Amino acid sequence: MAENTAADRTPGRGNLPPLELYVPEPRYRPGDVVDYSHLPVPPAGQLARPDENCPASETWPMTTDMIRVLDDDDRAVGPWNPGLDAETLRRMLRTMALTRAFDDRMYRGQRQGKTSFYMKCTGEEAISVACAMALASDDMVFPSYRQQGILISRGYPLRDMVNQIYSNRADPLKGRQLPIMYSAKDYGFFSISGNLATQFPQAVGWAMASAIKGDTRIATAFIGEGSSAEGDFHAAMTFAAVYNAPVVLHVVNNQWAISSFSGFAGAERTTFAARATGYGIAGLRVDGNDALAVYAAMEWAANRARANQGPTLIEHFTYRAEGHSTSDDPSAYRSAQEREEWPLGDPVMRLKNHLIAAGEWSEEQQEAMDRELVELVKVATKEAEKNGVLGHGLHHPFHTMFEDVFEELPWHLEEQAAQAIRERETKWPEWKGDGA
Ligand SMILES: Cc1ncc(C[n+]2csc(CCOP(=O)(O)OP(=O)(O)O)c2C)c(N)n1
Ligand SMILES: [Mg+2]
Repeated sequence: MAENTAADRTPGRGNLPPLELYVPEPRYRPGDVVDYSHLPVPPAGQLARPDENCPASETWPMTTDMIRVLDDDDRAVGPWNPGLDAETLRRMLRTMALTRAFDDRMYRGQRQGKTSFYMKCTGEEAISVACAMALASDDMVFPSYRQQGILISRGYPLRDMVNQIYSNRADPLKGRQLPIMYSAKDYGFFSISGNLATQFPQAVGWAMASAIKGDTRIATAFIGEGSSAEGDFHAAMTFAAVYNAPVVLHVVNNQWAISSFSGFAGAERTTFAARATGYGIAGLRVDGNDALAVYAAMEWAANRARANQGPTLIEHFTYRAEGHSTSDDPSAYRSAQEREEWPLGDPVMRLKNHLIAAGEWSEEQQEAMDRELVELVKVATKEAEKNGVLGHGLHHPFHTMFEDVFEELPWHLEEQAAQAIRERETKWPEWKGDGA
């Protein structure tokens, strides 16, 4: 049988080489020894901090380098040090640790069958928590599914997060969203969408509307690096640039998009932050495991947007320490050593060590806090469980499926609802009707 070579497929023209494509391949697969020495990790404190009102072009060096504040001796150094007091830093640490404790319990809850699905943000806690703390509480957030730390920072009740995850009778979203796809209007937290990257143009549109109304609130959005390959990313960047929208757009580059590595979104060609330059907007690239650097970048960009100096694209360079979701098994496609070898460390540990080095915290305090947080999450979970867990029938009344779209239920939906209820009664004679 003839080989299907490039020469077979395309008749050669003269002595031109046959054209070929490049297909990215991650460096490490399961079992491979991981060596990250090729990754440039610049020392903390070296990058200049340009004026918040500078021309966007002046941020070019910040898009290819990396803003870092916490150094190897756990000190906060350089012009990007946000100079936060110890009380604020302890609150930041506590919220990050709480986010992790919440993730751990919900992950176990999924394994126990209490919910069908969960997604952790392990290793990325600094990004959501430090950004939330640098924003005003009424700034509008358009998150992806990995920013639960923002809801937690803003004081959304943990119990209601669990109610949503369990799709139970107290689920504020009435079982209509996938577990973890929260929506909290009162907390400035836009509904999480399964359709990746849609939140980017939505955030830009919200920011434009805020400006049109003469409001003072800005918008911010988060997507993963994989999602930045969607067309929505580019539409959002264009609108943000053209109208100088008061928006801060974040790309969380955690190296993986389920089992596809960042190379498939363009990471081998340039940094994600560098894309800002092509649109003429400001860009910053940040050590995403350094809570102080994240806070400083968010604060810089928020001040810039608030002063009508336009949008900023921020890339958070980080690592997705766990599987994509409870439906994923990363040992099938990446080396387990990646997590251990990740050169930017763990964000919770780094902030903890910084506070200890500053004489403002101790290992004993950390252990006591961790125990307290486990208890806090447990209490919230137990309370939510009274409203039901997956498969226990304690969900919103069946009929609510047909409600909330029309002010009055039209006759054809009423008919469908009646038919659906009849079918349930036939299939499950023991069924007690709505809400049972
Ligand atoms: C438009 C669209 N395409 C594909 C998917 C399936 N999908 C869900 S999550 C995901 C990976 C996203 O990776 P990334 O953007 O890097 O975010 P991360 O999960 O790493 O935070 C994919 C492909 C989807 N939900 N929507
Ligand atoms: Mg990713």
